[in-house]
Amino acid sequence: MSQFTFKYIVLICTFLLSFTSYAADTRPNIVVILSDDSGYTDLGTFGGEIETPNLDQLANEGIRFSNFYSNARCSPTRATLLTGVDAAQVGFGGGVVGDWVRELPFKAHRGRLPYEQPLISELLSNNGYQTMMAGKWHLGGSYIKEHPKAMSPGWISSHSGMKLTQEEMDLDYLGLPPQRGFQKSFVFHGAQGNLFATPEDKHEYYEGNKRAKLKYDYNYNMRCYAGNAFSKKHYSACDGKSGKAFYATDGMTDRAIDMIKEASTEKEPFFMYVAYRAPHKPLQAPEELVQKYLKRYENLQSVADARHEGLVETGMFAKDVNTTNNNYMWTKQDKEKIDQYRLQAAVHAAMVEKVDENVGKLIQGLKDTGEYENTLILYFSDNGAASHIGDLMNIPYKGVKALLWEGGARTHAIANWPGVTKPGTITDNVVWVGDIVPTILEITDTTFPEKFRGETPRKPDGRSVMATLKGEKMAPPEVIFNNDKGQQSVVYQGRWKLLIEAGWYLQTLAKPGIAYELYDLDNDPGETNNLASQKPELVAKLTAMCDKWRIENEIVDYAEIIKIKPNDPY
Ligand SMILES: [Ca+2]
Repeated sequence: MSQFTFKYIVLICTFLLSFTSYAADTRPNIVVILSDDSGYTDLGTFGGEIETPNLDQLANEGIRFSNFYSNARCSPTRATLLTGVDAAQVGFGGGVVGDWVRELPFKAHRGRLPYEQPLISELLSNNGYQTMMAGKWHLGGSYIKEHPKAMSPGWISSHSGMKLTQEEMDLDYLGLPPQRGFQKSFVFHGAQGNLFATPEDKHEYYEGNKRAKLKYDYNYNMRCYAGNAFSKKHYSACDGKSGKAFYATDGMTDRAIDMIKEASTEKEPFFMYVAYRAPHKPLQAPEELVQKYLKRYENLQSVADARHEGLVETGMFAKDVNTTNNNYMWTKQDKEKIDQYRLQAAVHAAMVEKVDENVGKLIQGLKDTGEYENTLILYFSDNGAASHIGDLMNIPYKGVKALLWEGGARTHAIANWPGVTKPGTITDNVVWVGDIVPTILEITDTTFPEKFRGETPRKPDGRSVMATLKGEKMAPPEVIFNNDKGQQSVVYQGRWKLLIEAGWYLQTLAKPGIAYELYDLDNDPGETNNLASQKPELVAKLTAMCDKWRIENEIVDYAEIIKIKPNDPY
């Protein structure tokens, strides 16, 4: 090779190398949208009557999941969503005590994510992604070092009996989104609070580590339902007011769209987590929408029947399957109670319609910035509808949020990724919320680290479901475990499900002993035929597996937990 040729080749190689290093990062954006306590059949595209045209369209252009599992409660689902591991491994074994008052001395129920277990936001941030969050955190942390009143008498009194050391308080601070990989965040830290805020109201939103300046852009006629003394005291101040206000669902979306606009000007792709606070209690929505649904909810049984039939029509629930009759809330109560239930249902529906409207705005924001075509959008609810409304909204599934029958844990879910998800498809592959982290790692070419902050983190318990997104068939996970308050445990193996309940647990049996319910979910998704007495060997095998899991995960009996905080309202 002549010297000239060699120089020429070196020049070309240098040019190609420089071209590669300056080439745009073509990895997709990831947008995860969570609703809070929405029922399985709340969406039109899952057979419901609530107007959700934007989510319906997202589903029509993407894929719907009929067998998607959350962890049945807000914090446990969020903990697994962001880490990919069992919630008890990261301090959110079901039934943590209290709102944001945390730091309990139980590893599985501490109520704060361990600093040495990486979050997807941290892994992506370390691998060239822009990372952003708007919405509800509810994963521990409340101590804002930067806040002038971080140690105010109010803060201390709200942590009475906790006796936190300085180290625990520092870890509490390190549990907040800006310290956990979210480069930009507009966040409500707690579990619940008013969704409406007028300019005169105190609010609890943070932009990074600083108190946020809310925008009061819209006029509302505010309907704030209060069904008991607690919510009357805390959540009824806005009821009946009209005027400019911040409404969480609108305000979070507007901030999220701003962040998307900012991110779209940079060359790195982005990860955005939008966690709506609706339709979680308190039940608050614009009055016009509430009235619209109140008219539709004259006959609750016909709404329930239409949801069941609507889901059957989608093909996601077989026609002749037996279901549990969940209708006692409106058939065995007096007229006043039924009217109260109708009103709650109407506010819930109004809140869901507002979520849908805002998902539409988010999608438009992605389209306006040219990002939509290269974005994977995942939408799902963090758990089923709660006890005040779940009998209607989770139909045809049994049970409500927090309890581990299908209505509590199984949720509607949609994925849309132009060019990858096939429009209008439905998958019955079993997908667990813990599968999302491994899937994102695969999509973004991100390696799970052997060491993180000097420690060996727990590897994700979930698995990548990329094949499911592409419309391929996948076998169910080998096993899924869950637990609530140390009282109700569940183990799924294939499509077998064993539910183990302590009898004293007031929400379930209120009688001594331990009860076992074994269901074949392929043939009995309505959980009407308990096969436990017919298959004692399978019950024994699954019970042993579950016991082992409970011990390994250090699940504590709720009776032990409430000794520390006996007046806990949760
Ligand atoms: Ca929830």
